Amino acid sequence: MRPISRRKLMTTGLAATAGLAGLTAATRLAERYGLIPPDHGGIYGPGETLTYAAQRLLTTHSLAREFSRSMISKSPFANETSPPNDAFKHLQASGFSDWRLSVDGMVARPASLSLSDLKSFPVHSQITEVTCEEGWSYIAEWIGTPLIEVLNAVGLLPQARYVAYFSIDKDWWESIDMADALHPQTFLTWGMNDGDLPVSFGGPLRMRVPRQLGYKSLKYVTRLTVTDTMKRFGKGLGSAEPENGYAWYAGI
Ligand SMILES: Nc1nc2c(c(=O)[nH]1)N[C@H]1C(S)=C(S)[C@@H](COP(=O)(O)O)O[C@H]1N2
Ligand SMILES: [Mo]
Repeated sequence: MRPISRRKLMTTGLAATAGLAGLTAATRLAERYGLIPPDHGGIYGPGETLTYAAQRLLTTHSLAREFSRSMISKSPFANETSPPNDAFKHLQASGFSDWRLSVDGMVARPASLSLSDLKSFPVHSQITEVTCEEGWSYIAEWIGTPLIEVLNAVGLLPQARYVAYFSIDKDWWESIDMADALHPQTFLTWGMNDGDLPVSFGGPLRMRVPRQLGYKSLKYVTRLTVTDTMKRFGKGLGSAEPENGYAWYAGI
């Protein structure tokens, strides 16, 4: 079947079953197509599944809005202004020359990349908005390495389904599916508004996932791992956020 007709069939089916027979039936349909998010359990589970499945069918290749240079926010709001911990401060003292991003899991060639290794990939930039679930947002230029470049370099294994990523501040971790991991606007970001990425904005290295809410744009990233399941991470809900009642999939 051609992708478009399959997609149409599936979205129509999802919407119809949600309306007629309730969310449980829609969940069953989503399951058949492998569109179940990690936080599918609990009271909000069927709703999360419906949102994620419908969005993925309709928007896998869509782009987050990009803005003109004149729209860059004059005073962007940094959610966290102090460096996270002693390990961080130690690395900061030597200008982040020892900062490493380790890449492991379901990849052919695990790697440990310095910032200059990352900067040796093709450099891309985007002017996009960070939107916090608390209601504020700002627009900035983000300069970095598309995650897909790094994933291609390490060689994804066919079972790869999610990329989980971790902050030096261990309480913060996230994951995205392959549609976002391979998306051209998903960046490992090391520059902002023509300079280095400031520490207050997640420097020296932050993930940018502009198609989702700000909390997916994890700051101070030191590790990413490719996996076929999120069950083994934390409480198995895909990231730290659903453990506090927020959605794993936070598409905007
Ligand atoms: N490590 C880490 N990453 C983080 C956060 C954080 O507190 N620590 N806050 C998240 C949230 S909730 C949002 S909205 C954005 C805020 O980005 P900003 O600091 O550039 O404004 O970063 C996200 N990434
Ligand atoms: Mo946020």
